[in-house]
Amino acid sequence: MDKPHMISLTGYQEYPPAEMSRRSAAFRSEISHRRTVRHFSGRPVNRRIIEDCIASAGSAPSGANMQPWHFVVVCDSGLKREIRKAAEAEEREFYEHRAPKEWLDALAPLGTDHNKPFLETAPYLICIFMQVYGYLPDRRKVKHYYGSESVGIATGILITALHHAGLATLTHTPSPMRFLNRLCRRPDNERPYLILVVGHPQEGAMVPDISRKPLGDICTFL
Ligand code: IYR
Repeated sequence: MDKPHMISLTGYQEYPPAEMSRRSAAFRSEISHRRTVRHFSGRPVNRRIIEDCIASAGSAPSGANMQPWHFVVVCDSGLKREIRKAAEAEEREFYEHRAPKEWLDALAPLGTDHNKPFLETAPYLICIFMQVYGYLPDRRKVKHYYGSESVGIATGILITALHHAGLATLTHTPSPMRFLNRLCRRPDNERPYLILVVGHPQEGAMVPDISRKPLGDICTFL
């Protein structure tokens, strides 16, 4: 086995304790204002911002550093319309037949239904794919580890980066969504993970009146 090639840790930034406290509190406040939005404006957003945020997502840790993700940024309105059509067909099945009553009851406070106009109005749909396995340069298959954990972390960073840049997001998961492979022209080793709808909120956008669990309910120090 070759010895791993190590380099020194550069770029790590240490802060004095008071500065750490200030930064963590400021970030807590900033991220606490993130809300999932379902009403998007068609206002354009500079592509560079999306590129920066996806590059940030691509810095996520991943199993054996396989980076098992691919982000398809859909801006074309014809393609957005096709994605909407396919997603709404699945969602109609879900709401009218597939979803058990318990699930529909859990969704009731969100006010969702099979209509997904945001898939056409928002300037970007970022279709996130998880590579179940990869390919070496010689086309041999290479195993990927902890794919959903890795892509979940990258998606979290992407949502955070977009919020930080002043953009709203919606995580959308029509089920099943294999149609995305065809529409986004992605190979069979990639599985659609979710669609991230990205843009500015529509003026006067409303969001459900829901709350976050208090820290004491989500965290235990031992
Ligand atoms: N995919 C459907 C249903 C849905 C499911 C969950 I879990 C949500 O948190 C929200 C919606 C839809 O998008 O309407």
